[in-house]
Amino acid sequence: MIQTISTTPYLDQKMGTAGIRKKVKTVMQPNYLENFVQSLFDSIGGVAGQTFVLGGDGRYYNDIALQKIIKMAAANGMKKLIIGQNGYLSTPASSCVLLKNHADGGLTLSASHNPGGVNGDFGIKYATSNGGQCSSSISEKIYSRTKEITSYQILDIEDIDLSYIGVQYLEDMEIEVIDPIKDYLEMMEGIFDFDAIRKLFKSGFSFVFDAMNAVTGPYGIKIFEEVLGAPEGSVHQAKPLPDFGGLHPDPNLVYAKHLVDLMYSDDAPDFAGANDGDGDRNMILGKKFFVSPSDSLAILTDNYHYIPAYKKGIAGVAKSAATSTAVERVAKNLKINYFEVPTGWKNFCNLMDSGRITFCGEESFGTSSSHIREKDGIWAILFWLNIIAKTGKSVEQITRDFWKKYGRTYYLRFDFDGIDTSVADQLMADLESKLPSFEGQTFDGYKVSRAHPFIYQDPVDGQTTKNGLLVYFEGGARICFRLSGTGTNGATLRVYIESYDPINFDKDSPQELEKLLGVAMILAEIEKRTGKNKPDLTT
Ligand code: VG1
Ligand code: CO
Repeated sequence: MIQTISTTPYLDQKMGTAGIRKKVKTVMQPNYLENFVQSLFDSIGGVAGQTFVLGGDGRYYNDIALQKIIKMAAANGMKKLIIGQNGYLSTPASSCVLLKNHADGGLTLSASHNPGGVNGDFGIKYATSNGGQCSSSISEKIYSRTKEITSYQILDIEDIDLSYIGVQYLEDMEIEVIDPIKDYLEMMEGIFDFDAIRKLFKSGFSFVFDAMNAVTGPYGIKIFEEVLGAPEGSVHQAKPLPDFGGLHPDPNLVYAKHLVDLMYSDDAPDFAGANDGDGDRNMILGKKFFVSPSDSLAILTDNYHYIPAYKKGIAGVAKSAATSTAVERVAKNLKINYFEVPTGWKNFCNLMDSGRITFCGEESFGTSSSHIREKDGIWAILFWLNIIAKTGKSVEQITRDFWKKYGRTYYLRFDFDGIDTSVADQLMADLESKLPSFEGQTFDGYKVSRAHPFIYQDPVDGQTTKNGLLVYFEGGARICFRLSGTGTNGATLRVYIESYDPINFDKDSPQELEKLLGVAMILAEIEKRTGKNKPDLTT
């Protein structure tokens, strides 16, 4: 039944910040997916005798891709595939299952927060045996292989039924269809004080979890409603849909505006959390109150001692360079390790594997700990609930207490979308070459103290990565420029801006950062080069 099919390479199968991400219609081209998967298998020395975890966020084309991958895995001699029932596994659950089973690898079919449906995006995240997404050196090898592939192997058989939990065999390959929630739930129960959160819900604490019609709906119902006792109906948009119901499944102030509106209305519950398409991002809201993700990382770190699994102490914390410096002040105060890494979760993994850090986070609504090697949306919400249950304070009180202790970092990310790739590359190259000349100059009242590219050397494998350009100002303000590595429409220029105020916590972030945005536009000549006089998206 094993067929060897001849193929010709596609030259664009390069992974970005988090796996390969393409328009669904690109992936639907003949042999496109097969080429990528075979190249992946080939470049890691084949998968004969190996065990992989397979699942996805349920988006359009996942069903077809799952079947192709199963048949290719069996044809390539894989020993075992562990698959989430009906093909569902959130990204954090996939990492959890991979680690629990000591699997050799994992494939998560997701384009994460990118829109779904036939006109949306599709993607594959590839994790290695440490439970985290592969390093850039591995993705480079895969990319090289995609450019020279001539054939792939696949079984010519009927589709496999993934709707029943249990074991079946395909040739010599074992397929174990698992409950996608069970292992993950057990892991969460081992980290947090579920009894305390149960009591919180019993006391009438009102709560909404918005799964944005994506993969975490069933996780939310099981964990928040069934196990923790939140009232039925607390989980909104709980059914995973192939097009996410037309939503852009990215939990932020713009794409989850419906939730923000609810939280700023007079009927607002005490707490709301939301996740993205594949469940690794989170947004936290209190009554008429939004917690910036950079602050959230810092607040969780400062309150680690309320969580049973971290009570004994945490080794350290890391953030991406683009994330605000709020958590740096916490790390200093707690006297724990502190690292700043390039954007993308894979860059935290060596730090976790080597025991240097316990927590990590990114401004893009991602936070997690060393329990797995991915960011974890539900984990972050449980963390907040656990703090609230232990302190009796509201989301706003917890955040205000934090500002009182450390000062407030005002922070926003401004995106300029759909720029011609060559224009964007040139903008970054020219900006980089001008950085040294900015030092000592004052722009609209902001004096540049230093300006340089962000260059990271991984302390474990010694690899050096350049990612983004940083401009620091006297008084603690900072601008970071970088190009997105997850988009599928030209280039996106991301401008990350922060300012620090030790005393005044009640300014409006867009107003506070308006002047600095103007400075950023001047430094990078954004209008002249892109024709845009304002950002397309502010989050
Ligand atoms: C974006 C975010 C980054 C995140 C990545 C994957 O990358 O900025 O922080 O790790 O998405 O998240 P970029 O290169 O577009 O800025 V997910 O939830 O899409 O896996
Ligand atoms: Co995601």
